[in-house]
Amino acid sequence: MESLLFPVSNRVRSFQKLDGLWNFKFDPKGVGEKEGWNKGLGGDVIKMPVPASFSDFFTDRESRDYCGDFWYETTLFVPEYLKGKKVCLRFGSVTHRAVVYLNGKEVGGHVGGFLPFNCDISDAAKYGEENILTVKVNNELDETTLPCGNVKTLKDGRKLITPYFDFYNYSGIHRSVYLLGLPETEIEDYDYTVALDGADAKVCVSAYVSGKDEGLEAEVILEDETGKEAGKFLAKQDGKSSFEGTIDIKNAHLWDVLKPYLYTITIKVSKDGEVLDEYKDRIGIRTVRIEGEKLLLNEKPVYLKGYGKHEDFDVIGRGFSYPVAKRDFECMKWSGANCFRTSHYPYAEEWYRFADEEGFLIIDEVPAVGMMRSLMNFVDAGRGKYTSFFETETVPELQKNHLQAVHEMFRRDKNHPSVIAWSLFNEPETISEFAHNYFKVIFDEARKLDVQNRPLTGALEKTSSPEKCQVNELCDFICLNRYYGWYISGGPELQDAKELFIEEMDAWKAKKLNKPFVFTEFGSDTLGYEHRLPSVMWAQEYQDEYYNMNFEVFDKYDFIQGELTWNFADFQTSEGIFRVGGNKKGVFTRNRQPKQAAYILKRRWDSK
Ligand code: BDP
Repeated sequence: MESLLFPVSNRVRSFQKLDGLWNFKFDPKGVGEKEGWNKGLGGDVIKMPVPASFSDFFTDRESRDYCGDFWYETTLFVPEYLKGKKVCLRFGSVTHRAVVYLNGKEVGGHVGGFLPFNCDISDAAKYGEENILTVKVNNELDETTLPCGNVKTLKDGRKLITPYFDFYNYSGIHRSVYLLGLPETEIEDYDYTVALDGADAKVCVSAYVSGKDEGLEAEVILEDETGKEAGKFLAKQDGKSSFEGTIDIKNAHLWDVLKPYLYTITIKVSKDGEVLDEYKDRIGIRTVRIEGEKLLLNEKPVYLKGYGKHEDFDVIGRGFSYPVAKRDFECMKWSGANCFRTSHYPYAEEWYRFADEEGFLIIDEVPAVGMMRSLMNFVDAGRGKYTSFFETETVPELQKNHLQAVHEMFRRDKNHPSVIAWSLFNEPETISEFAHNYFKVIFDEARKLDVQNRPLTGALEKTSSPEKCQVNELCDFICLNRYYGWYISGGPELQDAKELFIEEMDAWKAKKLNKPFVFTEFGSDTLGYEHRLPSVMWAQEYQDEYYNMNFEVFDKYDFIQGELTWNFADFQTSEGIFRVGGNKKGVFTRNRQPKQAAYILKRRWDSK
């Protein structure tokens, strides 16, 4: 099993970050391998920061919008002391596909731009010497990839990405790259479940170990925030590669919404008294489940308040940045939020670790977006356009990639207390039985993967109406993306929008699904500098009216248990007649300053 555990360093494990200024080259003709770039890029290279998207550094359009193969290169010194260890390169994400070479030799790769992967270089590495690392990346999309899109060839032969989704196709090495030194007998993964019993908790931990060693012993220790031991267990290997045990904690400190409490878990695997591997992490004791129309966190109903987000910022594109994440958490907390959805892909792991520390709730989303053949899905979705998406012969390939992404996302993120639910799609065409059959397979598989049994869902667009949607029965709670007052009956028709919205919600109510509903998108494009009295669409006053109308509707229905606006901040999209420098539905501007509506949300959420 490939280990997706976050890197740690201790007496048996080491890591070194390889971030910095790498070399970079576009390869529009795909000649890289033929010309030996896998051994080193040579010739004219561009200096390129890692991690970051490459696009917004350039001052020419061709480079910014480049679509095709491109290469990164760096040198890395592999120390002598790593000899005998399992030596790996770990990429947090490379968007969208990567082939990795060390000293010219292919050592691994990955398809899918939002999840980590490792390349074992134990044999390929030259120890005590500099090694040349090159990575061939490709950012093309088609109807088998997540997300879905297409590539168009322009008259001059250049390729252009045509995404079926509304965010810029940022690409590159977006997250940190590590050189890992791992023990041969390696803790590859672990998971845990929590059962509450009054003030006490039972934490049941399983650790999965690689290697051929026999007669191993595992020790699992939990420490509270003061460093005091809260409990532990010892387990012996009995022919299996996993160890299980339970720790009883009296008067457990619960991890709760905006009141996080984290225990440190240490897993040690040893043989004859010698520690072969050790892994430390921070976990939370909390439960999450659905009962009727409520989402229960630690057995208490929780109302979700917050945002759909993007990993998106000026200049760095989708590259992870702690300073940006910090500002985002501060803005979210200030506005009274407690939750965000990682629309429309799994974010950098640091986001989840940060959310664990802040007590934020996350709906974790797989990059299943664009499952409708449309270059303006934001307009076409909701207007009833039907593109027979799930009736195409490439669907089995897409489904295979979808399942892979679900497996990887669950494996990577399952131990975060902040992750309270999994979103398995955003706005696919759901009105055919083809869609139902497709998603049934995805949901059935996902249900087997999470020992914590977190609720499964997916975000449904307007055409997924109570009458037509064939997929909502698979969801444990229903997530709706709705734009009444924007794409439907906007501006002077806001009152009609309200009535249409109520009509739809009444129809959902009549279905008596007995499930919670969460709005995972609602919002209006708003220019951060535009004021109009009386209001017009795009002005700040209209965003206020839009939100107020939506809240009036939400408050009529008890089964609505959450509101995540679209979007936290303005973000970059492909250019087009509907987008002025990107999507402007942010409650904050792209440089994270509040629009007027932020104060409306704050007032509402602070008192909710
Ligand atoms: C929805 C999509 C989202 C878009 C949004 C919008 O889920 O990605 O950005 O609409 O139009 O269709 O703003």
